[in-house]
Amino acid sequence: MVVYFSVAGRCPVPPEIHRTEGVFMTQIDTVAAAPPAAFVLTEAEYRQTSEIADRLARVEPGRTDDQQWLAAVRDASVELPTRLLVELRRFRRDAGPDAVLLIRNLPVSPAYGSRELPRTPTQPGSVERIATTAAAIITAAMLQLGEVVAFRNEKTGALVQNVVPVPGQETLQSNAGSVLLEMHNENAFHPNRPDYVGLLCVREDPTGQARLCTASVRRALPLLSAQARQVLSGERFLTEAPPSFEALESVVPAHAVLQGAGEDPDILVDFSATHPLDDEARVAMAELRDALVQVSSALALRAGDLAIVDNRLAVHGRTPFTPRYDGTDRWLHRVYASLDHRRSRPVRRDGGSVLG
Ligand SMILES: O=C(O)CCC(=O)C(=O)O
Ligand SMILES: [Fe+2]
Repeated sequence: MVVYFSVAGRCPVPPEIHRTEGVFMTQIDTVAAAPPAAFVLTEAEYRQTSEIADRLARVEPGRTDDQQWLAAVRDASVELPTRLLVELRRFRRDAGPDAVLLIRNLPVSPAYGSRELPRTPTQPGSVERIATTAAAIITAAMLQLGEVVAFRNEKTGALVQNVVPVPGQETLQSNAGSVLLEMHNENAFHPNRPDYVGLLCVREDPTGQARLCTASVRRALPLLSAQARQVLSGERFLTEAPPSFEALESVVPAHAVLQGAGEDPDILVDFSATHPLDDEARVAMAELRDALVQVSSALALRAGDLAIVDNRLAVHGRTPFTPRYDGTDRWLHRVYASLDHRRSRPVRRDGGSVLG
């Protein structure tokens, strides 16, 4: 059963795009957003999923980056509720017009009910190494889409990462910031960028301001002029690594922003890291951004919501918000999945899950 999500909101709209020191800065306005479809677990499905997570929390060594634990999660992932497995399988076949799957009412509190959810972390580069309920759930769901991967130079290569605001990093164009996070394909610069990005809300934003923005190229394409489509299909753009990458990675060669089938292309862009190489490319990129903003949805994620973005068809970002840094801030887990694990084997040491 797919129902429509009612907590959709408004996404930031730039009336203008300013190019300052190689970075697109935006002014903020708002537009109405279309609601994406949501899949909601029943109470019986919630209990079934909790039991799986509780079991996984007891699997030695209880560490999310351990291959033994990962193998246990992979096996257990086939025991997720059948309706959810069907939804994930369909999404993998075709991510639909919004290219986002929103799953709601997942268990996220730590296993063994007595423990309280800890305070939202505030340290830079925060990750989740312990096999908690939430870590097990997001990993299991993502393992039904592909193999989970991480990047050695990003968040110390942890498979389950925390998306939390970090003091002093407010203006960074990374998930540690709290200013508007520009829409982007995840790790757009990387040849092995993930096919799916999973974002599981562990603690919702107490201010209600932070919203995950998503926009699919399928919805935006009809709004583009023929000229923009043609220019965006040319290798006229360069993309840098995002600030979440600690070590400097080389810039990929010039690439097209629209790739693949003309009538149903993939998108490859990061509006804070992609640079148009000529004036026509700059104009086309601005037109694309406007179109994406017009079709974007803004989701105020609640605890237990897992948004899975198809990173080939949709870009995502986040509205600005005001962190408190008192342990109650918005807290998401992030896990990447890749469809063709074999393709990245040359850069995965010992056949593990970490690239680079
Ligand atoms: O905070 C969010 O909603 C999204 C952040 C983001 O883009 C990411 O973690 O990849
Ligand atoms: Fe992202």
